[in-house]
Amino acid sequence: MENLNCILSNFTVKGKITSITPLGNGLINDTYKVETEGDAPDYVLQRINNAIFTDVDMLQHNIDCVTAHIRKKLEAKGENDIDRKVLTFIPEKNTGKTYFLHEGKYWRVSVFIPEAQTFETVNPEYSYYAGKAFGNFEAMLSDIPDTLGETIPDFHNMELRLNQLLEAVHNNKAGRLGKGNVELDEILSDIDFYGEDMCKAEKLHREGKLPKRICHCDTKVNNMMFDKNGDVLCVIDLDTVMPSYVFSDFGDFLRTGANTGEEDDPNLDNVNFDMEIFKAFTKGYLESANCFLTPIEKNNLPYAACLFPFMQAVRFFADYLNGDTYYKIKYPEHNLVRTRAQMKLFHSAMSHLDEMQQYIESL
Ligand code: GN1
Ligand code: MG
Repeated sequence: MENLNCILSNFTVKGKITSITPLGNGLINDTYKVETEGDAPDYVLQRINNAIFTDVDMLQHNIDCVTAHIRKKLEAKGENDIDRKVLTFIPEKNTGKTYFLHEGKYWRVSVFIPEAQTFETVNPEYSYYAGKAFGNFEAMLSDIPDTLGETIPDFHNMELRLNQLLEAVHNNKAGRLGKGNVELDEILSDIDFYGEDMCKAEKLHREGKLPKRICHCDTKVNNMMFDKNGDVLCVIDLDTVMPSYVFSDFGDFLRTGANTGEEDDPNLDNVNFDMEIFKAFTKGYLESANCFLTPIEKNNLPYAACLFPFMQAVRFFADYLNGDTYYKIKYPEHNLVRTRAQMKLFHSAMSHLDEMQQYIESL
């Protein structure tokens, strides 16, 4: 607390700080809510995990460009309540940059959006609004004049993720493979079986048929803020906003939103791909994204819905084999439990491929 107060004193925050408490359940950064006295705004203080985001200067530059561009768009549209519809980052006193480097750790502060809520699950109505909002987010950023960097190069590149898994298998750092645990081998052969098909996006991109656009790249349900009455306010967690395929935002939302269970559900019977959520989200997404999507992008949205649970399973499993160095875990087998749940979700989504295709054609 002492230390966090000292970090905060380097930012031009208003008001007297009354409390600093942990916020949210991200797997990467450390996040705190900072409460202040009286009329001053509350804030969100975050330590950016620079083991994962190695170029924090580029990352915050991306975020500064994105938030400024969205703010301009909202102003042009004559929106009201803009401070609740786009994040505001606070400059650091000496450099004027929106981050502060202290003893090798990177910190940033943004204004806490009052009277907003996030959800871990959504119903069809909310996922329709979320679809509209993420499509709109991409549409707003489709003419951003700045060049944004890839804050994690090849973040959603399936070929790279498969190679990382192969490397993890080869190194077997945590010694988890080869102990007669057949389940791990079964997971690997399951992944191997679908691997090539799941790399379709990279192939299309190499053939010049699939563009990269500015995407959010972490469209988990809980990265969207809703008003008390259910209206979407804004999209948060902008660290991964970067050039990617539109599949990223579409697929990753459904990976969390259309999962009837938890991301790390130990009971696989709970985990299924919910077509009602798919339909509602897709309807909303296409309403705002149809104006810029190419037929190839549109036709491959069902593939995207399968790709993301698959990619997440590959990433969790690689981290499990590496000895849990990337994702925060709550118990030793957590990454394996997550892998199982994501593979179950992947298979469930695959079983709905035709239905998804038909639905999109029907719109
Ligand atoms: C990470 O920190 P969080 O929970 O917003 C991860 C995402 C994963 C997600 C899995 C930079 O996001 O890519 O989909 O966990 N972010 C990064 O829950 O790797
Ligand atoms: Mg998050």
